[in-house]
Amino acid sequence: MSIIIDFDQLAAECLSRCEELATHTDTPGQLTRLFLTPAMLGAHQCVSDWMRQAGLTVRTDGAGNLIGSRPPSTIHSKTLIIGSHLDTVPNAGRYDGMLGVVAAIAAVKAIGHAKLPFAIDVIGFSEEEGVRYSTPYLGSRAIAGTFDINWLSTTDTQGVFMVKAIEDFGLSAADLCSTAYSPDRVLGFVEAHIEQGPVLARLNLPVAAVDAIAGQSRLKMVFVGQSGHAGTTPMVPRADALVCAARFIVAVSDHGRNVEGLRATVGFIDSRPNARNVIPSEVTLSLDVRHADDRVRRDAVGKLCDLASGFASSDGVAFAITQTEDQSASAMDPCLTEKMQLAIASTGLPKFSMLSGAGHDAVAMAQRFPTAMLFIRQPSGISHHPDEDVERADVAVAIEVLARFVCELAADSGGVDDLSNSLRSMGSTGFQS
Ligand code: HGY
Ligand code: MN
Ligand code: MN
Repeated sequence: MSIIIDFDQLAAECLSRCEELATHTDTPGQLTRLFLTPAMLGAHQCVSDWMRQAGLTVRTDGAGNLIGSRPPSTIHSKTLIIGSHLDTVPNAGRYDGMLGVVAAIAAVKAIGHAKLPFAIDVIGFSEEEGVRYSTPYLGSRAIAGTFDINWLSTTDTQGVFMVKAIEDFGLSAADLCSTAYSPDRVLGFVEAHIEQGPVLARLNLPVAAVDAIAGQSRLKMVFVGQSGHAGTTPMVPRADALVCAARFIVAVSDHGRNVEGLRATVGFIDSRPNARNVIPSEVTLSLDVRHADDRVRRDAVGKLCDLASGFASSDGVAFAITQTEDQSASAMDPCLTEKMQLAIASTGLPKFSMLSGAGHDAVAMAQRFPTAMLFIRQPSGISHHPDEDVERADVAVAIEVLARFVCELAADSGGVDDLSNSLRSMGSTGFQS
């Protein structure tokens, strides 16, 4: 019995769902949805409905992950996890994270009632960006069993403890001890995500597999000088924390341009007292350094810290560094990635795989489970910005590739059935010929 699957219609539904999710924001007029805020509750209500319509049973775990479960056809089988994150950066685009969640639901719909030798859990992770509590991957780390309970006592910029945020969302932090999936119960994790860069647009490819995710260092740097009256304090000597920080920021950009493949960014700055007629006394910066090779990344971090220290001592400014993240580069699972490549090739597209400069929940999941990613082209290559974009036709291809990926896995476990045969017989457009 062949199945007619309209991937284009599923893609249209995904895009309208991303539009609807974008209305759930903490900041009117822009899309900002942080960890366990009221906006996230609104997003959960939408996604829960969509999960149920796709035949999934829905629950929320102690870390605020939204989980839709499709039961296996045989007991004692493993679970394939498909998902991405539902939180955003401030003033975000509408596809970073969310598209991976709605595309996972669409792939489950495409699979329909086909009997699979494994269960599928679709997960909308609660916090990937690390905005509210400065720690990324909270949701996926809870699933991977690497959540640090000490994080519960961290506070956000409003002084709200994480444990309180969890309770205010109607959850119990005590449930965090039962959020982790046991590795021997997990077949693997796969995440579909917009590329967030220009590569696929340049190559004119709708989708690609991911080989590895660049390693990432995150640091907090504080420069402490001497405030004073802007009008009466001579220019020399001044211990101006903001001038010192500014010299460092330019040095970060120069170093990033001089090291092949390095990304070095100062994204956050806080200057005190931040008054027009007062010499800045204290400046706090974030430093984000990334590279495919951990040695190159760590070497760059060392050099940049030495530069900061040099600027501080020559300017008479005190200086402190806190490293908040040293995430090694994460290789994707070769077997699952080959399956992803086969799924891409079975649609008639060329196989292609690439490095991800952006971090994803796949980083946390790859620490524990075989993990693969599917990138979706962005014509503009712009992300973490309202102009983030994606093409409906490419989303249709991505949903088809996810469904075919599931079939490749099912075929491995002897679960070839009408879906696999039907998908294998389909043309490259994803429609029944
Ligand atoms: O920062 C990142 O790379 C991701 O968007 N969290
Ligand atoms: Mn992001
Ligand atoms: Mn993301």
